[in-house]
Amino acid sequence: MFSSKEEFKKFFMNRIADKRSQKSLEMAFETLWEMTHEWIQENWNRTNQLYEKEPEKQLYYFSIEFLIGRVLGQNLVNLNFYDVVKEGLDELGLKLSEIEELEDEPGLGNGGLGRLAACFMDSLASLALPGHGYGLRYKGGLFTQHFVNGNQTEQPTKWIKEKNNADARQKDLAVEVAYYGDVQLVVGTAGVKRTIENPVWVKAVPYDLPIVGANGGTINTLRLWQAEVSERPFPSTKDHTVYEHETAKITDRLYPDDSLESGKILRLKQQYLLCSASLQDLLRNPSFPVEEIPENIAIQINDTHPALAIPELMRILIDDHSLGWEQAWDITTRTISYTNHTILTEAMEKWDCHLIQSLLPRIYLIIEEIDLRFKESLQNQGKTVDVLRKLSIIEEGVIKMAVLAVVGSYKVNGVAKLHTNILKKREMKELNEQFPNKFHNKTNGITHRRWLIKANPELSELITETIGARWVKEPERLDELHSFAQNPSFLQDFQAVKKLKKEQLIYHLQRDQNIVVDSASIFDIHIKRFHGYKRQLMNILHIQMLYNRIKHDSTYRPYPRTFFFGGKAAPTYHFAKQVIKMINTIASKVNNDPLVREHLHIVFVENYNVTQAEYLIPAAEVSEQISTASKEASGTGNMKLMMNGALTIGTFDGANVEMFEQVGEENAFVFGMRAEEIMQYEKEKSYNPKEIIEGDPEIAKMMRQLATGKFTDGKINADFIVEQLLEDKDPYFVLKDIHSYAKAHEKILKAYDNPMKWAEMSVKNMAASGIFSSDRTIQQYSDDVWHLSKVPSIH
Ligand code: Z57
Repeated sequence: MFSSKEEFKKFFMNRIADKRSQKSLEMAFETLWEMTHEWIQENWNRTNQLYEKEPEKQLYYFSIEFLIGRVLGQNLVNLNFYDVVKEGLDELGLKLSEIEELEDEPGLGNGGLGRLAACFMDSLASLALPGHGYGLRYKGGLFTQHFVNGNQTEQPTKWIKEKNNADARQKDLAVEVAYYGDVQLVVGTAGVKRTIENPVWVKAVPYDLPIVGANGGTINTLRLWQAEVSERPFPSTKDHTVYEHETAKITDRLYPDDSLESGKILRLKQQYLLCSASLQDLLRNPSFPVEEIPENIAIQINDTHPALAIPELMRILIDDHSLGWEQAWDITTRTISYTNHTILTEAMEKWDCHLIQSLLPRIYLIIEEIDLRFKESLQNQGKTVDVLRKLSIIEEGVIKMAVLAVVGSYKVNGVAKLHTNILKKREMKELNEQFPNKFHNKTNGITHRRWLIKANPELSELITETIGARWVKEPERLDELHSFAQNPSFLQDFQAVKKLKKEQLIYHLQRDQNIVVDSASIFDIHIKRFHGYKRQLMNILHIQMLYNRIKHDSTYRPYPRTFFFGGKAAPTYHFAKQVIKMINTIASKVNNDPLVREHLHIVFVENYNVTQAEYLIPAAEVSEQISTASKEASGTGNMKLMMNGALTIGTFDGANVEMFEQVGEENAFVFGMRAEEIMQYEKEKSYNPKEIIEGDPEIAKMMRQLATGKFTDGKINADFIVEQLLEDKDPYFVLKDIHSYAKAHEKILKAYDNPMKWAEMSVKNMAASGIFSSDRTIQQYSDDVWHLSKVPSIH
C-alpha cells in the first residue's frame, strides 16, 4: 500500500505496464479494480480471522435485495484512497470520474428496501460491528428503463461480468436446497424423525462481496447465492431437462415489483433458496452448540420476504439436530427479528397453502404446527373469534407471512415513528397486545459516506473547512453548522457548491439525454419508484395548474423552475405507467410552449437508479416528499436530499415527520392532510372527490382538459384519470390535497426570492440531518436488538 500520490502512480503504472502499453480507460478501470481488491483482501482476511479466533456474536441481515450501487469509487472513499488516486490519475492524464463511469451498477434491488440494506451494510462495517448480509445473486438486476413515445419500456440488464467476479465464487461452500419431495416418518433409535424423500435438489453457490467499512478497518461479507444444477440423484418421475431450465431461472432475475403482491412460484423458490442456503451455511460447523445459537447469531429479516427462515430454522433444529419442538421454538424465537416496511395491504405477503405444500412440504407442516400451537394457546387465553382470526397465521387457505414473522421473532420494528405507531395501534393492534414488548421503532437512516462524502465531495470539503472533520465519524456533529447558518461568507460558499452541483448535473443530462437545463432555475426533484401513494400524479397535475395560470393570467409570471422526475414503474403496474406517459406528454407540451417555457421546464430522467441519484441529489433545491399521509412507511430519499441541503415540500408522513421535528417546520414546506384524517376518511368511506371537482372551477377545468384530450392533444388515454379520480374515488387523496400543495409551492417561490434566506434554510436542513445517518440507526439496532460488540481495532 502507499500513502502518497507518487507511490500510487508508480504502483499503478507498473500494473498497467504489466498488461499492455496503452492506458485506455478500460484498462485503468481493471487495474484499479484489481488494486483495490488486493488492498481489501488483506483486511478482509484479517477481519475474518478475528471473527474465527474470538467468536463474538454475529449479525446476519437476510434480504431479497441489496441495492449497493457502484462499488469502485465508494471503496476508494472508505479506504481513504480516493483523493490520492484521483490526483495521481490526474497527473497521468486520466480522470477518475470517467473511469468510475465504466462500472455498471449491480441493480440488485427495486428501491427503498434494497437500498436500506446496502446503507446498513456500510454502517455495520464502518462502526466495526460484526454484521453481514445474505442475499441472492441475480444474473440480471432491475430492468433498464427507456422511454418510447413517452411510454416506459423495459430492457433486461446483465450486471455480471464474470471476469470481475470469478474470484468471488466460493464453490467449496456450496449447499444443497431441497424442493418438492415427500415427507416421511422414519423410526430410528432416537425416536421418530422426518425426512424429505426424493426431493429435487438445487445447488446454491455463494459469491462473496467485501463490505468495506470506513477507514478500511473492518471488512464484512455480503454473501449472495446463485442457483445451479445439483449433481445429486434426481427423482425418476421428473424430466431433467425441464429441471435444468427451472433451476437456472431461480436466480436469473430480480422481481421488479416494489410493494406489489405477486404470489409466483419462482419468487417462492427464490425466498426459500435464500433462507435455506443461508441457514445451512451458518450452522455448517458451528463453534458453539445449537442450544447457544441465540447467544452467537442474530438474524434480521428484511420484511417478510425471508420469513421462511423461521420454519427453516425449526426444520434444521428438529430434523437435523433432533431437538424437540419446544426447544427449537425457543431458540428460533430468540434468534430472529423482523422489520416491517409497509402497511399497504397489497404489499402484505400471502402465500397460497397449496403452493407451499407442494413446493416445500416439510416447511408447510411446520408452519401449520406453529399456527396450531399458537391458536391453541390463544384459545386457552379465551380470545374472541375476531381476535383469533386476526392472529391466525393460516386463514382461508393462505399463509399470512407478516403474522408468521411477528410470532416467530423476538423483536419487530417499524421504520419511522409514525409508521411504528400505525402498526401498533391499527394494522397489528392485536399482535401488539398479544406481544406487548416485541414492537419497537427504528427510524431508517442513510449512509452519509455515500450520500454526502461520495456524492458531494465539494460540499463535504466545505463542511470540513467550516467545522473540522469530526462529523465524518460522528455525523450528528453536522449540527455544528447551525452556528454558520447566518454567516454570509459560509452561505455564499454553500451557494457556490450548489451551483456547481447543478452544473455537473446539467453536464450529465446534456451528455446522456441531450437535455438542456437552465442552471438559474429552481431544481425541484421528485425521485422514487412510481406508485399511486407517492403521488407523482399530484405533482404533474399541479404543473398543469401552473400552465393554465401562466396562460390565462398575464400577471402571473413565476420564477423559472425545473421539475425533475425520476423513477421506474413495475412492468405490470398499469396506473403507474400511465402516469409516466402523462408526465412525458405534458413535458413535451410545456417544454415546447415558448411562453410557458420561460417559467416551467419538466425533465424526466431516464432509468433512475443509484448512480443517477448520486448526480441528482446534490443538485436538488426542492425535495418532493408528497405521499398520502400514512402510506409511506419511512422514505429514505427524503433524508439524502435533506443532507445535501434541499428543502422539503412534504406531507406529515413517514420519516418526514421526524425531519420536520429536527429542522423546524419553518425550514420546510409542510402541507396536506394528516395520517389521522386520511385514515378516518378511509374508515368512513366518506371522501367524495366529485364534490371537490364540482365546487372548484380550476380543478373542474383541468379534469375537462384531460378527459377531452384537449390538454394532451389526444396523446394520452385519459380514461385512467377518470377511473382513478372518479370511479375509484381518488384513493390517494390527490384532489383533496392539491390546493394545499399549490400553496406550499407558492411559499417556495416567496422564499427563493431571498437567496440568503434560502441558503440559511438549506444549511439548517444539512445541520439537522445528522441524526438520519444509518450509523445512528445501526447503533440503535445493535443496542436494542442484536447486542453486538465492536470488532477490536486492527490498526
Ligand atoms: C420497499 O422499498 C419498501 C416497502 C416495501 O414493503 C417494499 Br416490498 C419495498 C420501502 C418503503 O416503501 C419506504 O417507505 C421505506 O423507506 C423503505 O422501504 C425502507 O424501509
